Amino acid sequence: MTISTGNPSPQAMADSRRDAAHSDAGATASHLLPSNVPVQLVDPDGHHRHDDRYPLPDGGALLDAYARLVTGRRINDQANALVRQGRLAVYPSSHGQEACQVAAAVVLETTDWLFPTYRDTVAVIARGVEPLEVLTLLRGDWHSGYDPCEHHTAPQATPLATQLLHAVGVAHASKLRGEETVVLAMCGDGATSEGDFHEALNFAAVFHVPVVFFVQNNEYAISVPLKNQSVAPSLAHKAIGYGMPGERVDGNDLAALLAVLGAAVERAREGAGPSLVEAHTYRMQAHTNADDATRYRTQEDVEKWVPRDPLTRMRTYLHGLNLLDDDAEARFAADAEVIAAYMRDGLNAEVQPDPQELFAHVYARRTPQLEEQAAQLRDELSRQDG
Ligand SMILES: Cc1ncc(C[n+]2csc(CCOP(=O)(O)OP(=O)(O)O)c2C)c(N)n1
Ligand SMILES: [Mg+2]
Repeated sequence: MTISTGNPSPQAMADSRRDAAHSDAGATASHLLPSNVPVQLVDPDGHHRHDDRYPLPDGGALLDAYARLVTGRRINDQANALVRQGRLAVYPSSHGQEACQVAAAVVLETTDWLFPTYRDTVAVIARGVEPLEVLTLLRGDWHSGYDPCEHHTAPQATPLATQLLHAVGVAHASKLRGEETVVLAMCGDGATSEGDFHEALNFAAVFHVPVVFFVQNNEYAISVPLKNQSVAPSLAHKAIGYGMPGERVDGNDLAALLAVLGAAVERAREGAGPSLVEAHTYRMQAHTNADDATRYRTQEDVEKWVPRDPLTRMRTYLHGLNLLDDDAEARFAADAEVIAAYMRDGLNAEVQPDPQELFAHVYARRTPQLEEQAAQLRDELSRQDG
């Protein structure tokens, strides 16, 4: 299956979907199946692999995205340190998954929408949301520290797969309004077992909405390995069951991710409907700091993925083409350090949140119950002060 852009018109697609559903479905639907092996454009040794279906992104785009990878890795390291210092309550790291994070953000226009999960902090920051506003949630101060409408970026969802339904709703609304907005909805391998995943994909396919479902298959849902999650040939194979195309991509290959996700977004923008992209990657660290991964996997398992690291692979590739040199490396590292220092300073500063803010943004107009609770809290606090 190729998520290419030279597709038939939406009407022809709809007719073919109907035909496939009602007649010789097996024969007409095979184009919806993913590749036998995940798409790869740069191998773990940093060498280009040609793929007829997906052209390599140009050097400038790769260099820019590589700089974001360096920043993403630094953000993950710094957030882990802030957890150890007690400044963040928890941090689900995307260490090793930074190529997925960066690609998900940069393939979108600012007017598009991103629906991230708790693990997608780096994607949200790569999209341009202010880092401290993103991390406020994990400090526990606010429900969400950024304005989703300003950045066209939904709050990071913790209840698995719920954001996929919201994403489909936004995509459906944008289609009804005649806008060109594309929605990219992220989830993990474990989330594909949720009922919400099924409902979201089915609705998206039937109503032919401009959404890309992006599954980061990092092989674990906390302690549950993929083999206990699904016995489908791949998670991308699930797409054909809904009548949409699925594709598999090497989730540690930045170039392949940019090409495959870029094509899926373009396809949705052209009115060709939803698709599913599964990125094969690996969760290099524990689920969060609250998890002890040594109880369910070995260090050898993890070390197998070290040579596939997305940063070293892209660094080798760009050095080989003379697009990257030591000066540029030093500059990218320094830029990433500025963000890390900013995170440290901002999150080490003591804050005194006003408890009444809890009620401020729940509804545009407060319900009588909320008014009552706010008054009760005000009363309790004034008695403490007195
Ligand atoms: C509806 C729901 N059920 C259970 C949980 C508890 N939970 C939190 S993360 C997680 C694992 C999710 O794994 P996956 O979708 O693969 O994402 P990953 O953490 O690997 O990025 C579970 C079961 C939850 N947050 N929401
Ligand atoms: Mg997972």
